[in-house]
Parts: sequence; structure tokens; C-alpha cells
Amino acid sequence: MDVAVAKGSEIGFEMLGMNSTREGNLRILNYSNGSHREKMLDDILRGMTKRQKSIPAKYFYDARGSQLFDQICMTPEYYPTKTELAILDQSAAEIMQFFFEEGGDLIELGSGSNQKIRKLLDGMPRPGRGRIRYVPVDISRTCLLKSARELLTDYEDLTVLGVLADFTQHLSVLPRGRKLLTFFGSTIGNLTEPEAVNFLRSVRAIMNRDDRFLLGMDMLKPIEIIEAAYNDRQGVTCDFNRNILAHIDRELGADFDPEDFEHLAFFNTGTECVEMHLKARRNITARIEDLGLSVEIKKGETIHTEISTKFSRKRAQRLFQGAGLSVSRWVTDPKGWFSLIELEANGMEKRNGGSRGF
Ligand code: AVI
Repeated sequence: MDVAVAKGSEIGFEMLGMNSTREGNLRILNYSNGSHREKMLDDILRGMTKRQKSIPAKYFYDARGSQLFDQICMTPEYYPTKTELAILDQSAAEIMQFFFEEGGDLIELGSGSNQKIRKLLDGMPRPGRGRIRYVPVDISRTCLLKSARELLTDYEDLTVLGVLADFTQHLSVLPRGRKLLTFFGSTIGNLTEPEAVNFLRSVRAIMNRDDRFLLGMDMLKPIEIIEAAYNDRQGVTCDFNRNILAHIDRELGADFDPEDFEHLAFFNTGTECVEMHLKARRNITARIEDLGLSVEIKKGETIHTEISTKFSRKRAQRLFQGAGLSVSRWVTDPKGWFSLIELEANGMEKRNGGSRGF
């Protein structure tokens, strides 16, 4: 279903071809500015003409890439999703106290599947849920609609305002009222440090005194555990990594053969990041038609596709400080593998005194 709407305009429920009995419970705001293709051309040109070739990790997530990512989350080796869900099981009720007395927006940046938001909603006593407006923000119209539809089926009192936007660029369009923002999955770890600080600053810029920001972060742990998570035995992460080339082939008329590349993922102890690469199995000349570019890749050379930072508390705190945020609650699992951190904006007069303990 194609929903073309003007910038920032609202689409009525019935215009989306959905069951009209739910009219009024869902609205979509479209802030995607259609520059996606230009940005992709620019990113790929830059990445393929550097000495260390690279492709930004956001290009993993075409329809197949999103499906493969969901499958990664279910592999026995990939601990982050399971651990974050377990933490949410334990702490949802406490987190959702935010809405016990006053309503507001529950904003999910990069919504994807709605598993985690469900945990939060389940932590809220049913009579109170009507006070919550769920605001998923995603660049994928398909994900946004699917997720909103499923939630509205299961949580009848909920109101959903979907925002079709790139949350790394368009946070200023979000509703300005009372809100609990969420950014799950340790996706922050896929940003470079300057990108992460910029992103956190832009979240800080839209926070009011009583707002909260719930951030998922994957923590440092034994290397074997980390490396196994990015080298699952079923090879799903390998397919996910190679699929980035299939995405570029389709979007930009390129002729990469994903099978010409090996999946490479390792923990860099210097940077404390997992690095993912695609390593050429032979000398390759690939054509990217829409860029008018031929790319030479030597056997053994790699294309860098992702970093996934594993945080120490110190590194996390440094990021927060740099962005003007401070911790109001820090929840973790018994092994300390993953953290859910509730943040508040610094430098704002507090209504109820200091912050709550960890
Ligand atoms: C989305 N992101 C947090 C995942 C991660 O673990 O960095 C993406 C991923 N890459 C390989 N496996 C999962």
C-alpha cells in the first residue's frame, strides 16, 4: 500500500485502507523528505572511494535485512535482545510509573518490531493505558504501519501517532508535550562516538524538565560471548551482512555478488567495538551503474559495514555528560551484560528534588 502525503500532513485512518472501526486511534505524520536516494548515492560514493571501503550500517535494513535482523535476535548466540527483554520484564512496572498519575507520549525511536514496547505497556495497569499515546518513529512505512496495526489490535485503549521520519535527523518534529522517549536495542552502539553525542544532544534538546529517556546499551563482557553473538552458527549474521550488497545492487543498479564476500566479525579490544566487514574472496571489479562508478576490490580486502560498541559504565557516563543528560535510573541483568538507562535532561529545575537512585 502506497501512502503518499505532503510533508508533515496527517493521514486519516480510513485513507490507509484499514478497518474503519478503529478510525481515530491511529494517525500517521509523514516527515520523510524523499531525499533517501540522494543520501544513499552520496554515502555509497564516499564509502567506496575511501582507502578502507565502507557502507553505512543503516543500509542493512531493507525488507529482507529487517527480517534477517529479527532472525538474528532469535539465534542462541545473540544475547542482547533476550537480555534487554528480560530486564524489561523485571522493570516495566517501575518505568511505567511515569504514566501512573499523568498521561503523555510514549515515543519509540526506531520502532521496528513492537516486542519491547509491549513489555512496557504490559507493565501498566490496564485502566491507565488510555492515558498513553504511543508514538513510533521509523523511516520504514511498512514497519510503522505493521507495528501500529498489531498494537491497536491487542491494546484497545491505546492511541497511536506514527511518525514517518529519520530519527537521526528529524527529532524536532516530535510532539513537545510530556513524554517518555525510548531507544532500545543498543542501536546507539552502531553510531560513532561523535554521532552518538550529536544524537543524544538532539534528544536532550526536545526534553522538558519531567521527561525521561530510556536507552538500551550493550555492555562489555567476555570477548568469546561477544564474538559468538556476531558469528552465529546458523550463518544468519553472515546472510544479514551480505544482504547489504544485494540492497545496493537493487537500489543503485550495482552488480556485487554477495557470495564473493566472506562474513568477518571480531571484537576490537582497542576501540571496544565489534567490527563487521565483508572480505573479498577474489579480485573483484564491481560496477555501480547509478553512480557511473567501477570499484576495484582486491582479494582479502574488506568493506567495513558496521561497528557495534560495547560500553563500560565510564564510557556511557562520558557520553551522557557530553550530551547534557544525567542518569535517573540504571537497570541491568544479573550478569551486567545489558543496561537500560533512564536519563533526564541536565540543568533543569527539578519539581521533586534530586534524581532517583539506580
Ligand atoms: C541493531 N544493532 C544494535 C545490532 C547490533 O548488535 O549492533 C545490529 C547487528 N549486527 C549484527 N548483528 C546484529
